[in-house]
Amino acid sequence: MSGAVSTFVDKLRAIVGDKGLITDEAGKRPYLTDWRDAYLGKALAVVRPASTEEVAGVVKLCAAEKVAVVPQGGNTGLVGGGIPLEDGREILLSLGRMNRILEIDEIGYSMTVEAGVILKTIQETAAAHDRLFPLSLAAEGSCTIGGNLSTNAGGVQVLHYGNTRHLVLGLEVVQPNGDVWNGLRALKKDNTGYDLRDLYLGAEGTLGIITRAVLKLWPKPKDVATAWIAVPSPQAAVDLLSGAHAASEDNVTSCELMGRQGIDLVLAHIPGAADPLAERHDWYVLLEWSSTRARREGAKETGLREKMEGYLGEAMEQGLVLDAAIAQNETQARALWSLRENHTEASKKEGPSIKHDISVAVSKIPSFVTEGLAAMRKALPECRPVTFGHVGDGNLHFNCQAPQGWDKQRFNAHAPAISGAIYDLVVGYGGSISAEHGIGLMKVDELAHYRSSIELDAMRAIKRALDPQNLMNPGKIVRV
Ligand code: FAD
Ligand code: 2HG
Ligand code: ZN
Repeated sequence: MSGAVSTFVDKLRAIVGDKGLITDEAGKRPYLTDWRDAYLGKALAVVRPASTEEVAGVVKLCAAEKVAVVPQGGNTGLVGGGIPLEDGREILLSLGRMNRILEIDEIGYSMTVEAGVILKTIQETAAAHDRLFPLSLAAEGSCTIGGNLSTNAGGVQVLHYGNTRHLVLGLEVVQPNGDVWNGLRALKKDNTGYDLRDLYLGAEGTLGIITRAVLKLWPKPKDVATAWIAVPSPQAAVDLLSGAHAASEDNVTSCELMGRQGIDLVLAHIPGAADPLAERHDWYVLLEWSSTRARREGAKETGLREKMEGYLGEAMEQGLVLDAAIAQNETQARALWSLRENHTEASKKEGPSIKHDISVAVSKIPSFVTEGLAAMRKALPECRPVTFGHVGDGNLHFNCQAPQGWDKQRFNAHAPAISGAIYDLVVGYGGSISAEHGIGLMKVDELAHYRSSIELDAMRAIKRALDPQNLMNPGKIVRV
């Protein structure tokens, strides 16, 4: 360690103490590589402050010494946003120790939390108060609310509750100069000029560090119906969803589409996974309805399960459904969900894959899938498309698994051709090249290519205005 670096590290230690500092290579390593092992960065130190004041102190020091800061929560991001660059001149600032639930307001349906609280803890705390925090995604056992807010995460209930942007009332953010902006307001209405809060949501740590948040809560559902449905095509899936909104009395809370290839990966790699239906099908929908009205056992029409059964029966007569299994209890519902939620894990175990987190209008999903699969096969005939995702939001993970036996290097040589073909098609559909995972490091060039100069200029102007020294997660989202 050079003299200048050791002095800087000593100053960090004076702010966060020994408990808040990791400087040895082995200790730093888990923070410097991402969930997919796609990126490996370097950092002067991993800093783990325990309070907003400590975050502010660290950022103030970094601003004075012109050291860049990479914030990190649970490190489950899929686009490399939380990984420092390879030059080793940044610090990694982990929010993991700031993990307290600060307040629950049952009457006001809100919860105030620190940024490092694990999403699952927030869900469980809300449930213990007969409330729901509806953000739900497969990484919920490890991702943090600060990361969710900073990526404006989506997940499996967006079609009913909205993405993370819609689940938050107020924020506290440490600015690039170390000042603390207290926007922790639990207000439903606040039209007092430009909305700073909205700027930080989805900013992936490039404008400041979120330290606390006031989250919105909902009433906890008392009746949930979950079905695993084989459908003949993506068109049938979209039609089934379209009718389900009214049939469920506007209670559709999840609608996920999956192709057979992904199911085969889950069955191959996830212990205990089992196909709920007797025969193989090409496409599946996981449909969930939730209501705050409790089931009335014994009455003629007892609840959502019966209503869903009726709807699926009619849909079967119309040819929209080939076969279906409705969960009879929570354990069965969990088993159906685990088939869906283990797609990412199973794909990682299978080997290299190229991810395309795209969105188009829901009604355009069927033709996009047809054209997208053709484009992928044209770019690499041996590729193995794995299509799944949040069809209710028009958001598919239109991924491409490497041909069997191919290593990362061989497969990645084809990535520009495959991704270029998919993104060109998406943009032709008026869609998005990143629906929910963000831009991070992975899609900086794509964003620069596909967004208009008006949008890019505005993004750069905002970045320069709020972070004039370019010290907040530089190189992510846009280059300035
Ligand atoms: P990190 O990965 O640590 O960071 C993500 C970004 O936010 C980085 O740019 C980082 O610098 C920044 N950041 C983190 N904390 C802060 C903070 N306090 N202040 C400022 N910036 C900060 N995403 C979805 O949207 N929907 C899904 O359905 C989904 N499913 C997933 C399933 C699996 C199995 C995995 C591995 C990932 C999935 N993701 C999904 C991606 C990921 O979980 C989300 O992006 C999540 O919101 C990241 O949270 P995190 O705490 O892990 O953030
Ligand atoms: C999901 O919906 C995540 O499960 C991960 O967004 C998607 O692995 C992926 O591509
Ligand atoms: Zn997703």
